Amino acid sequence: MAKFNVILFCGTSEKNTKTRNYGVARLATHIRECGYTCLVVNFSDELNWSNFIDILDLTMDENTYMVGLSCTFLPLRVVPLNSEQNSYQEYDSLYGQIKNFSDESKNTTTLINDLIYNKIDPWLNEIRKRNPKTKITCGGTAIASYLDIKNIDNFFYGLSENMVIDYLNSLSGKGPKRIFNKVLDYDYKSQNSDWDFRSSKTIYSDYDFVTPNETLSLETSRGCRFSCSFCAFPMIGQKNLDDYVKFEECLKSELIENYNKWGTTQYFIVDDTFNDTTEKLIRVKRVFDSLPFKIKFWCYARIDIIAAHTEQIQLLKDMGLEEVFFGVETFHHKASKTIGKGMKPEKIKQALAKCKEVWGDSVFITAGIIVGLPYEPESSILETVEYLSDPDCPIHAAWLHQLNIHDSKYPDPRIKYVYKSEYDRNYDKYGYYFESTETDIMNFTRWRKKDDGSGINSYEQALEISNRCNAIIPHKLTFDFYLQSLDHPILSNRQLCQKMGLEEYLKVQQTIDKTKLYKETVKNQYFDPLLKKLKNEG
Ligand code: B12
Ligand code: SF4
Repeated sequence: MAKFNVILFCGTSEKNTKTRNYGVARLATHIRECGYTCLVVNFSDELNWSNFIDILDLTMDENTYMVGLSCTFLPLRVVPLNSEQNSYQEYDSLYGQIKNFSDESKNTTTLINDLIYNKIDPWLNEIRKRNPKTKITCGGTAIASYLDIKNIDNFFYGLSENMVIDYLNSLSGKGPKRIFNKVLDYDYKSQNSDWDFRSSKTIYSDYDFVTPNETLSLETSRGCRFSCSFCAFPMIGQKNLDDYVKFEECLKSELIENYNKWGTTQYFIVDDTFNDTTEKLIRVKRVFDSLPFKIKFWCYARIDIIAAHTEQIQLLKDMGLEEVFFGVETFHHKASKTIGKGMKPEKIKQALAKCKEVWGDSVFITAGIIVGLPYEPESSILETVEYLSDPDCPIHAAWLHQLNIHDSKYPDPRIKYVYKSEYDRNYDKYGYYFESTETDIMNFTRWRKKDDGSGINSYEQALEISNRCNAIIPHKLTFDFYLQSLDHPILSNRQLCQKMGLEEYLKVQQTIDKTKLYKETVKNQYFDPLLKKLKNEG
């Protein structure tokens, strides 16, 4: 009988692509290692009512201690404090826009959609009906914007491996009975127990139905050596490589297991900064080289580190790098110095050119640029746009986004559960301030800047410039790991896409309804086999 102690629901991590939520897979692996059975229901943005009911009927029993929902990749909702009505808006973290939820998806009933629109009660009541003792929880990086949902027993803030086991041990009687706060946050870095990230691996179960064209995620380390002032990631500022890099034998065994079980050779390396040291790359390369197959991967990396350690260019290619996201942030020297990066822009551009020389077009480079940093005027941003628009620019795609600062002093208790950067905590030190602390929660992102000669003195200005520039920067991507996950004869064939020119690839893409393709892919490759398996076992 397929009954589970824990059931975790999550949506895709990238809209309309079959990309699994890594954090949930990580948590589920840990839960299983600690002696509980755990089912992950992926792609719950496509989970309809009837499949949901079937899954609950087939998997819940009196020993189902917890049903969890993950909100990491869900929209950031903007809900007025103490609001009784469902009047809220969406904060688009890419474009910084405040949008009303008014698109047609409002009427599509799927678990995740109804969670976003706070219409989740009927779903949660079905869980309570089957086992009134089962706790309903929500975790993931966006919980601050889901805390208004009343029918949820507990929320988890931050990395939850340890807190979730304390919670399950208390519920199941395997450990001491404890009283938990509504939001568990006491070990949000997951460091207070014997569990050690370095010896962990993330494993998918027979209920996951991973296909070989999917790109799974991988942490080779947890944290980053640097502490950029605008960065809100929880594990930055690591001092010693040995403290945060996964043990080589664990990494190897994770990769081998995924390959043997699913044929996986492609990964999103989700480390905060994969190339923070060459020593780390060498360690990971040693593992990759010892495998009986070749890894291809995507990662976040810093181009200024590459500029200072040019040996990384060949090293990364030899390791299997195919797509990279560089947080360039700015080509303005003074601005760059204020955020803790500070390399001269010419050196950065030289390093990018060197990457292109060694990588050609076999590695896709995406870059992120921030608008609104101290001292950088619009003219400098426009120079950057000109550079990015040059057909010979080594960067294939770039996104400009307004600087995001969250007013850590905003009088709303939910702000406590947003990861905070040095800028968020001490914005006044950097010349930023907030005017209003009342009525509209979105004011907590709307910074103002003291006149620093840049002429960009408000969030709104930075947003307007970013949007205007994003509309004109060309994108030259002809293959990507996300679309490759879909069940399509061309998109799923990476080699074929790689051989296509940009025009041909774009033409193919235009003929495809990606929403429909995603729906069909997850129905055929995931929900149908999952339900069949559960029914056979039930
Ligand atoms: C890797 C990554 C991605 C990858 C995802 C790969 C994958 N397959 O999962 C990609 C590149 C696809 C991606 C995309 C986006 N991302 Co992103 N991403 C990250 C990043 C860097 C790491 C996430 C990760 O895997 N961490 C490691 C795992 C172990 O941690 P975790 O995910 O937090 O999971 C733990 C806890 O949250 C908790 N947990 C999670 N779920 C649940 C559920 C329950 C019930 C419980 C109890 C606990 C729990 O336990 C987990 C294990 O410890 C984070 C930043 C960060 N450092 O957290 C941003 C981050 C999650 N991304 C973010 C954003 C904004 C996006 C985009 C919207 C970007 C964009 N503008 O396009 C898109 C989403 C697109 C979409 N939904 O359509 C934001 C989310 C903002 C927010 N507050 O929620 C973050 C926090 C970065 C930031 N500060 O801006 N992202
Ligand atoms: S911005 Fe990148 S390099 Fe800087 S602290 Fe954050 S993860 Fe590390």
